[in-house]
Amino acid sequence: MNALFPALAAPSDRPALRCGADSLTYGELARAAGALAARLAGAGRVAVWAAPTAHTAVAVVGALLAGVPAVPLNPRTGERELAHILGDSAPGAVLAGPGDELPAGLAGLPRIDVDLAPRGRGLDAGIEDAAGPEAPALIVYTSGTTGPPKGVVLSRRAVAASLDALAEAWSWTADDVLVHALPLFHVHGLILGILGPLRRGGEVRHLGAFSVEGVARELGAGGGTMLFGVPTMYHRLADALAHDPALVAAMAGARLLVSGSAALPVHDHERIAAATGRTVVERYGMTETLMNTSVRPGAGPRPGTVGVPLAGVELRLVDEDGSVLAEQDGEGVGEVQVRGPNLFSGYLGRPDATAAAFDGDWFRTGDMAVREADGAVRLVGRKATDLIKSGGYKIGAGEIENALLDHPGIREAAVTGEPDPDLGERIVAWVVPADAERPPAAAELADHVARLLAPHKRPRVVRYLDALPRNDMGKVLKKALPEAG
Ligand code: MCA
Ligand code: AMP
Repeated sequence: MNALFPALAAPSDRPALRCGADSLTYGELARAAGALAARLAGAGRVAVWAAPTAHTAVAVVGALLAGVPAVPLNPRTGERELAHILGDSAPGAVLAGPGDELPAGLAGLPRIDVDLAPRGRGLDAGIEDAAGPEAPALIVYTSGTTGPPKGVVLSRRAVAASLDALAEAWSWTADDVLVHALPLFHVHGLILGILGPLRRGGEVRHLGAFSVEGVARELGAGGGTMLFGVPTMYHRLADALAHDPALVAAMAGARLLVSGSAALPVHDHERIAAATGRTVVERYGMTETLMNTSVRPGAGPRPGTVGVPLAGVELRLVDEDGSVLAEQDGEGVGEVQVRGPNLFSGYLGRPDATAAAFDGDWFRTGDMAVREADGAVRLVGRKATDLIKSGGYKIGAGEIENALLDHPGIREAAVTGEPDPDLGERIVAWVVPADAERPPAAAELADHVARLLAPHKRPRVVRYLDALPRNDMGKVLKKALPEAG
């Protein structure tokens, strides 16, 4: 019996996943992932080139069956970010699709090509038992306010607990067909979006890349019952609903529309509800905690709140002096702290950072919230101003500042997030050029950051200054930047 994916223990002809031209039934997935698991048995840790393909899904399921922790890599990762992740997680091999072109930074690692239709031996029964619930399943990299991203170690227990709590909250079953287009190197797209349906024995259809047409085609009459997306995707869908009756019908025909990773603006909630009669359900999570809360479908629309804690999750608000807020009055603001079986096991190789993230056994999320009388959580901000959420990605200002300072044309740099109707926040770089007569062009700086880190970390706006505003200690006063510009 396979603990994480019961449907692989009794493989059937039911569809498991479809991505572009590739589709696999549970029988085919069991064979492909089982054959890969047999090759990986005993490997220490593997990197997965997480392109939005069926190969990525098979690679991760294969690693999980073998009990080998998987480190998903952004297929657009820049050279510095890739070098950091490889140095930090020390994988013994990289799993990729046969057609994937890997960057030079991966040349030193043995490459294992994922075969979607291997011949010969299938699922190797008993492999799963090699790994207990506390064994690491995945190591997912996440940005902090300063320094390079940290590896979040997620156990099999955390993955199973969070997916099962969502299943209960959303009545998510093997009959559901999930549609999404999320990247596969983060919790949202990979754990919820791929491992979620596979744990239920249902189907996932990945669009490869997000498009309004893809959603309209796959949802509703296309067979899809659920849609997962970040607010930027729902914003683009809301824009399109006004002139796309096929999209209206598709979204109206879905059982569940779920948004997460950042706040969905009330205006977008309202536009979608008005056009389709459907309410988008928001859930709140974090790489370190997996899912914490969700609005319950059918419980009435609650735009602006992220619902109540999921089964097994304990949640409290703690004010600045460290006292736990007793009242659920919709007014008292405190930091969200959580505990439960959904929590991560620690930051890889960073006991200091792990200890600092906890208050006893409560994890400090850094998110600030109030609680409504019925227990619903309303997020109101973040403790750290140097974390930017753009397109649903968490991005540390410090990482981008360091990359900008490495450009020979830049003397000083500060990075902030600015409200953006599409991305939630857009990354703004405030720079002092080394030569005021010949400042590097904005596009060149964007390319520089994309090449070193990742395209989604590139500044969307560059503002040139003669000097950064600083206090007497020399610290940059980010709040004063708009006036300085
Ligand atoms: C543009 N591109 C570039 C450059 N400029 N490439 C290199 N250098 C440049 N200077 C390319 C991009 O690679 C991409 O290529 C295309 O141009 C557009 O990229 P981009 O501008 O980034 O796209 P976008 O339009 O801003 O994307 C919007 C998006 C995306 C699709 C919504 O932001 C997205 O997928 N967000 C999901 C984030 C997410 O999953 N977060 C979960 C983490 P091409 O067109 O070929 O692709 S949070 C989480 O997991 C927690 C647990 C939670 O609660 O969920
Ligand atoms: P990440 O660290 O990339 O996993 O992002 C986690 C953060 O995303 C959380 O700490 C929240 O700030 C934010 N987040 C996730 N879901 C929501 C949501 N539904 N509404 C508002 N913010 C969210």
